[in-house]
Amino acid sequence: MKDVCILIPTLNEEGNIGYVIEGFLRQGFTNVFVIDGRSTDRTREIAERMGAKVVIQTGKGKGQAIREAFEMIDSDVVVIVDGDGSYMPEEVNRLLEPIRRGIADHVVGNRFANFEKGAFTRLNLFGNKVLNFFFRLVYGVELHDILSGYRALTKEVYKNVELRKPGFEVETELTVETIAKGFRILEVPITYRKRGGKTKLHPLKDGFKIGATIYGMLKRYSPGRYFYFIGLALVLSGILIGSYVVYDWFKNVTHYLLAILTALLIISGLQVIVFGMISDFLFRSNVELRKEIREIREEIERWKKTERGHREK
Ligand SMILES: Nc1nc2c(ncn2[C@@H]2O[C@H](COP(=O)(O)OP(=O)(O)O)[C@@H](O)[C@H]2O)c(=O)[nH]1
Ligand SMILES: [Mg+2]
Repeated sequence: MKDVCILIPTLNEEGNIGYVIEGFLRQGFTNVFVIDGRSTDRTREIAERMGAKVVIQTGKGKGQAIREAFEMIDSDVVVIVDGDGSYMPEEVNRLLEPIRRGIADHVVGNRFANFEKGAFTRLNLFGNKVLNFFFRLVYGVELHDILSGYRALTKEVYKNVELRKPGFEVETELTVETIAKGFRILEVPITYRKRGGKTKLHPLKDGFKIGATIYGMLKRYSPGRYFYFIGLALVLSGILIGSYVVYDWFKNVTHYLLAILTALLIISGLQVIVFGMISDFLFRSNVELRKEIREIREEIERWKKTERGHREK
């Protein structure tokens, strides 16, 4: 089996952390890394006593904690899991299986497959559905639980993703960075249970932040799309207002200001769309260029090696 590190971000999880670590130990996963956000309860003490490596994060937020932990870990595979007992350690092999078989670089546990009553609050369930729908709409990638806290990543992935946001946007960033960098992501069904203790997530505030992150990061995945949707929204609102102007014009009522607004919306919308085409073109040629450079670099490396071989003979 590959060398696996279990990464648990914690903030005041004394009631659950023991259960979570014990579950992984029982299955033979002894490399447990707890990154703590300065818990004021006994979380760190319990984790240390159970043999986990405990590090206090230097900054704030789950995102910052994970980014910091990624720098310190060096295992082949990292499994991220909440310290709140809502995910089952017994199911970890479902996440590892596709990586072992070499068919995925990043595996996400899909909580919608099987969730206990009360595991999601009503608002939480609704918010998750909306954000996942929004993600599929703008990215065109079929994923159903991008915000899951149970996932496995290969070293290639966790050493290459760029995480910039401090808080609960981290799952979105992990997902988008993975697909933007061309790694393979896969969802597997898991069980989601009611968490012990209170959540640190503020459903509305964090929900909006996550929504903004999903759209904002579209630039990294496909800059063209990022502009097309904005342009399309402008053109559509122009057409909507325009139809009203024309409809009233037939009844001999003229809306001058609305007519001007219509023209502005449609023209600026079209401009944004053209801008999207240009950035798509630039993005694509950039990707091509980088690929070519990488290939040339590899070629040079190979050449250097054979050259050295000749000299040694
Ligand atoms: N290190 C660290 N962990 C955090 C922080 N905020 C939340 N966590 C932990 O991250 C995990 C997910 O947070 P949780 O409150 O369960 O969010 P939810 O699963 O979306 O309800 C839990 O294990 C928390 O204890 C933080 O600021 N720093
Ligand atoms: Mg949780």
